[in-house]
Amino acid sequence: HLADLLVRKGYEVHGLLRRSSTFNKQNIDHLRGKIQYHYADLTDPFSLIWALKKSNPTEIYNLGAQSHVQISWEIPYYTAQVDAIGVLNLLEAVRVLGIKPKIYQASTSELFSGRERGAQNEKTPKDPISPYGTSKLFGFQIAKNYRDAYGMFICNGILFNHDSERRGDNFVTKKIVRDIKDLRLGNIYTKRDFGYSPEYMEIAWKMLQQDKPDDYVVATGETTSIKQFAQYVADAYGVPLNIKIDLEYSRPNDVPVLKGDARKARKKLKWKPKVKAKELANLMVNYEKRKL
Ligand code: G4F
Repeated sequence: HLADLLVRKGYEVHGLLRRSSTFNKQNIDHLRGKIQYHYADLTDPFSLIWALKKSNPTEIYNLGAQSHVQISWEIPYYTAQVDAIGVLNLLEAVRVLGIKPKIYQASTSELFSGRERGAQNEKTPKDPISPYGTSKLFGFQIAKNYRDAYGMFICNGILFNHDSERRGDNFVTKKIVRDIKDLRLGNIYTKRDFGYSPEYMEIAWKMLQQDKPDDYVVATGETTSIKQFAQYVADAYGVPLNIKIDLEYSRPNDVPVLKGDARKARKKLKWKPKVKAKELANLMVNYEKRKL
């Protein structure tokens, strides 16, 4: 979605490509010829230096991560190498080359414990409860350190869940939409603040168009349980909801409630979320139906 937006705006877009034995570019296949790729990896500082040297970017969006919270319990070391040290690698590569791009760091609502009273905003204490959240906290803080100490233009976007038709199959929204007739889920009572990825990428871009770098919460302000989201999906298909609980999909620890207070982004970036959970479920179901 970010690449779509940047291409639409006339940017020359460069992307990092991680080596894999099979291709996983299905979400950007339609942009073939419009993105220049560089093989690189956040855990390989030399590859970052080369990619930066070849592309000489004016803006960098670091969305690279091991982004699955449950899987971070199984590969915590790798998660930390990518989500924590990877950010440091990128910032140091920028410094080594002496370039001055504006940088967006994809931060997350998983920085919060989800046990706070009321909605979470930029001032809410950060107390992550998973290897993913803890690694992302390092990324958030090191970005802030470099901004404060070296005067680098870096924004942390504290984005709450954002999903879309292109969501990966093992995140809960897509899984529900795909498996509605034989649904096996873990904890269905956690609540998430679900927004729409294309809208959130527009905000990420806007952050870098400001005069001063800052950190922003991006959220809809509405919180929905996984069970309720599944109900929206069942309604959109017109089928009864039947969920089997399968402990394979529950986590050692799970953020219970996320509900974002995005007043700062709304005011400073002049933004208002359009798509919320129910509309998101409808969009995702319609897409799946069209595919069939
Ligand atoms: O879809 P999820 O895996 O997303 P989660 O863990 O909230 O993380 C997403 O949002 C974060 C922002 O808040 C991002 F930083 C992160 O990268 C990612 O994009 O799970 C949502 C909820 C969880 O409480 C989980 O325990 O759904 C619950 N759940 C219940 N059954 C399940 C399942 N999650 C998954 N993935 N699969 C299940 O079967």
